[in-house]
Amino acid sequence: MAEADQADVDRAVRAARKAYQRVWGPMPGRERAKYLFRIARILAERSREFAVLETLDNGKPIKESRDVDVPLVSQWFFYHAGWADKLEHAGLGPNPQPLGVGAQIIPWNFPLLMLAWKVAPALAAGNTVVLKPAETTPLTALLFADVCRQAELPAGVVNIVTGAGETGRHLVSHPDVDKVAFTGSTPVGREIARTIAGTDKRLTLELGGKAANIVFEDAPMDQAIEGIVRGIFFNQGHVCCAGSRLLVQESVAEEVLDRLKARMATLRLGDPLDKNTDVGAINSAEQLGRIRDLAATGDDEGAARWSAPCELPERGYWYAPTIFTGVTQAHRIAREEIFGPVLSVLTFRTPAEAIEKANNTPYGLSAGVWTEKGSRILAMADKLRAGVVWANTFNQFDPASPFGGYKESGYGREGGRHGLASYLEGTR
Ligand code: TXE
Repeated sequence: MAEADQADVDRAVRAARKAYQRVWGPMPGRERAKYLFRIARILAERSREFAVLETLDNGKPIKESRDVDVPLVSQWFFYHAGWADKLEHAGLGPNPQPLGVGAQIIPWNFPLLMLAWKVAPALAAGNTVVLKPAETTPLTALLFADVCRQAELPAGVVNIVTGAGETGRHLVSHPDVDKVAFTGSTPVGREIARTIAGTDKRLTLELGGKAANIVFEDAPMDQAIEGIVRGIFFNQGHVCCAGSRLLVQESVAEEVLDRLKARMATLRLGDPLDKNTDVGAINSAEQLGRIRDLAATGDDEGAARWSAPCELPERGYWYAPTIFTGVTQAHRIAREEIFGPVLSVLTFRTPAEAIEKANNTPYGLSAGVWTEKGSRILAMADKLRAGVVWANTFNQFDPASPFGGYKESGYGREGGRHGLASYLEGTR
């Protein structure tokens, strides 16, 4: 893959500026909508091709790229196409203006979906973009450029530059960029915020998480077990909003753990292109190393490890679905984002204790609550310091729902009217 340097980034930003001034910015919203609808339709038509390429590039099971990632990508474009001629309803006044050129940097866990989250609202609002995919997963972003060509999107509206952190730095610090949108690690998010401080660029950050998935004794148990599994083993746990801390009420802890282990034993790990695979490959050797190192602190600090009995393929990067019990809040595996298929289990007695433990993290992206009691769901949602709270479900996404963090999980929202507004003037 090409490593874009300063000159390449310059050319991309210049192309974006020109397209913004001459074509995309002045274009009536209903015209922009036509292009976005066209892109959405082409993505749906070419969904198989995208699903296979995403799985090859990322390592996620084809079942997920086919049934989750790619359909959501198309939905994201359809949803935002509908906004393009209705911006006066974004809650920002009668005639909201776009910001200009957006610099967008995305990670490797949902390569195409993160592209859609960033590109669709930016374009709907009348901005042009330069997007940098992650260095380990650039392929579907490049194929998306081909979709833009097929949709006859005017040249310069969407620009893709490949490369690693250095390319990202050039892009973020480019003087002709109006807005930066970043999804990735908290340290890089901080660095970007520092780079931007003192300029008039807008910034939204979507960073890490350490979500609590809270199971009460009256939870619908079959659903809850599935939700715990989906919460942490979906996409090999490479999910910023993963339910990586299970908080289970003491009275049902034994039952939940027994059932969880039994369910984990049925998960099929292996060839990501096999339609029956549930758990695919770890994205890179580097990420596998991070997962191993952090999980090893769980052993060292006295938590008990249990791994699903599955045979790991010899070639490639693999990690068996794993749970740690006997975890305390002081353990690193209870505090730090592992970003892999590793679940830390803690227990609680009362709802107040559940809240206290769930909120005891520097992050605040998401949380889950499992209970049959509606009033408890509302009370918990009110007190959980997390941008998204799921009730009796987990890891559900919808283009109409704003997604984003509290605390060190970042700021700004993506999705819904709120996400759209962050690409319009009047939101400072
Ligand atoms: O992230 P980076 P990494 C977390 C997760 C993971 C850890 C490290 O815990 O284990 O971060 O992952 C670009 N200026 N998340 O190292 O480095 C980079 O090229 C501008 C959570 O992969 O943040 C890539 O495109 N850009 C997260 C993107 O930033 C820079 C998703 C993300 O890479 C840059 C990913 C710089 N200085 C990791 N340095 C989530 N919230 O979903 C790197 N990049």
